[in-house]
Amino acid sequence: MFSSNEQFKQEFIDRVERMSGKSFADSSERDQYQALGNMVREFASQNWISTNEQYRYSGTKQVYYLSIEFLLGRLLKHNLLNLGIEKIVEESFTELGISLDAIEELEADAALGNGGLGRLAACFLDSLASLGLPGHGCGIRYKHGLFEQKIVNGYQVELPEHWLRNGHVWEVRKLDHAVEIPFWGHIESTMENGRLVFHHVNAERITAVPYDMPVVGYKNKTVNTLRLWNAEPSAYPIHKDILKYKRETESVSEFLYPDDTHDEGKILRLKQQYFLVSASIRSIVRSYRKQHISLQHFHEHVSIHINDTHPVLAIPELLRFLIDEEGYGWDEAWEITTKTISYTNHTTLSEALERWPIRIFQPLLPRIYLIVEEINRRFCNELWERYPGDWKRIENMAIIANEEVKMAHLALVGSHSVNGVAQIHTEILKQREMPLFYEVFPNKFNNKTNGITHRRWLLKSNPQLASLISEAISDEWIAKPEKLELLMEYQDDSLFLEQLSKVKERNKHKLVETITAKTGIALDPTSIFDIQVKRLHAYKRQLLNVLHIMHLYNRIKEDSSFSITPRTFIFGAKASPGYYFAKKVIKLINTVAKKVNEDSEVSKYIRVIFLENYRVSLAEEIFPAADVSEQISTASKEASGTGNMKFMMNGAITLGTMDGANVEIFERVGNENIFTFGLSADDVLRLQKQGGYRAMEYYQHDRRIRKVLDQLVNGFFSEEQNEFEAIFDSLVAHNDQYFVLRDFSSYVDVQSKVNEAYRNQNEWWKKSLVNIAKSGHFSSDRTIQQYANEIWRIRSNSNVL
Ligand code: 26V
Repeated sequence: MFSSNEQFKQEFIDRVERMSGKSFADSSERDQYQALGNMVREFASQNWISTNEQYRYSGTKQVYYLSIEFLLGRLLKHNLLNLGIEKIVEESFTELGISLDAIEELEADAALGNGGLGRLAACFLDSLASLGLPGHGCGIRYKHGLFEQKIVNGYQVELPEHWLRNGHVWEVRKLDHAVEIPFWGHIESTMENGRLVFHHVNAERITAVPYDMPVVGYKNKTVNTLRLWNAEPSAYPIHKDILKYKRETESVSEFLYPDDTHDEGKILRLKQQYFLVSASIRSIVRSYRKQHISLQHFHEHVSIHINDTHPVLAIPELLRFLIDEEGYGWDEAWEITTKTISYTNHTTLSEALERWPIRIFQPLLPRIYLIVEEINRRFCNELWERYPGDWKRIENMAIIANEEVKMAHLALVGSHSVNGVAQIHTEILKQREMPLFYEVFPNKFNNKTNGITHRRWLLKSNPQLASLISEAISDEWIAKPEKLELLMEYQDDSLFLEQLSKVKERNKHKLVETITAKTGIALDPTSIFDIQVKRLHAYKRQLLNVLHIMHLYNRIKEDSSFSITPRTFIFGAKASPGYYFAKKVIKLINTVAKKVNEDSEVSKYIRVIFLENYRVSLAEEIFPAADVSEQISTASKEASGTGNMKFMMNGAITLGTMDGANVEIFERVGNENIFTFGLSADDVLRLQKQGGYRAMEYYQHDRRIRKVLDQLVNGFFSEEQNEFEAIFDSLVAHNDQYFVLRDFSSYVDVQSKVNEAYRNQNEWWKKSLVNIAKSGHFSSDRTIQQYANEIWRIRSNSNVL
């Protein structure tokens, strides 16, 4: 399309003028962003149309990835890169005196997710398209993405996020593909031609309008679709109070994870979940029907994947469709449904496993509830036959029990595949969390260790490292990330290691500029950049990190001969708005940061930064600048982690527990290229069974621990005396559920090993190189290829394109 810079510039200038109604000289950066975005989307549209036609005519099996979260971030540069036009655009912009970086900044992050689970969905979409696989995303077009975080006086303050304020250039509204979703009302049944037929009467309908976004594969002409549903009032409302109806309807796609501490919020969340699956299944069937008349072989042509349990109502919804709308009998409908649906579990934390009270579920989704009851009845009967008289077991496994619907049980029973997201996580699911289900369905369980797209997390966000790699081993690694292993040959090449260190230094300088511009705090780019960025949660143990920093502060103060390699501790984390403890930890980090940074004796050695509003676009600046990757969850609690992979791919060394995918990083890089510490998952699970460990003893007997814990409550900080009492209590009075004090000593030791290791620069950069070389395995291309071969059984059709 753009054969030369001249042609591109001409078209761009024309476009800016046509769209903005201004002369190019008068146009703003936003006008230019809008024009470029539109040009790129149109450019992608040609391949979008041909990809869709090709899928339709070849009849290739399609996979649909249903997810309540898609944490996409920005798309402009990503799309330019994947379309292979970033050079022409960059050069042309330079000639026109426009900074592409500045233009990119105008795009709001699409933050339709919280953390790992949502970012994984976004990485998967990129890998599906880049491998030429027919896979599409289905989600919700939230009006407000994840809140914007401000830090005011050390506290987190949440502001509503407005990513759609200036429109979103990548989406296309498809009103003609809108569908109606029924809620409330009641079910009547009649006999028709000897069959029981169900009618949903007096339902309140919500219109689901799809907004499609192109998902561009890396230089392969494949463009898949991400379909996000918007909730709008139906043209035929039955409501008397129209305004109320309009407000309630629109709220369905207004916020990600509405507060569910009360029933109103719970209803809204369940409404969102059914809205997503019902709209998606209707549209999947519609597109299937363009090639096939009967749904008898649906599962041979369609795979539906549910990302955690949020979209698990896809199971009863597909059954409902087959039975009520297509006239199938239960057994046949059940077979088609289970063969179509597969499920990923992303956490073993019991507080995160979804359960809905019947009093909420039944009135909101009366027909779906009847179907879930029937699934439960049949499943319990089967269990009864297999384990006659074993009531306890059946109660533990039932889908409906104690007045609640257990969504994970529904997912396990109604799908053909259940996977964990790292080896250790899958083993914990099989052996500890779901052993009863593993006994009944051993063949459903499988592992798919997570991955990240190396195109965004290395090629796009760390261009200098990407070039250095390509100069050494050619750019083959972009299509085949496992080729990064060729870098192992450079382990003893001191010139190469020197170049690697220079790239890191430049990336650190860049991050320092960003931080200093925002906070006014000067940082030393030659210090070790030790970074922990992730959602704030007790099990991720940001607290352990900050207690260690307090300990270092004490050491520096107590002992004038104590010296360490200068270190900059960087945190980024959002806490869930209602999560009191997590917010206290944010306040503590900021309080410690102030104390440390303002003390000239201490800040010679250590500095502490809390980066406000951690998000995908900021993450892209952070990972390339990291030396140490903090992955310090309580062993057994972090299902996989994916930040650990992003750090590794950018040459940071992991400092972590043997948890989640850290274990597989350890297996690949070897003991000398990772710093591990702390209890193992087996230790933690064993101790937990025994009621934990005695945290009080660690407080009493380890004077380092006693000193830092006392500082939380003795007025050491200028904050109010009881500011950190809850943290102190969580550790001592409530016996530290997360083994922070138990792992403290081991953490201090491993941190001092990091200190030593950094002194030998040659050895450090060798470790860094080995980490990059071994990171290819953690590309989501590998993960997706495994899902494609082993769960979805789909193939690439790229040869036809
Ligand atoms: C959700 C909640 C919600 C209620 C409060 C407690 C709580 C704790 C954890 C969660 C996690 C929800 C699922 C999730 O995001 N899991 C993450 O999925 C990533 C992708 O597979 C994985 O790398 C992370 O280890 C896992 O935590």
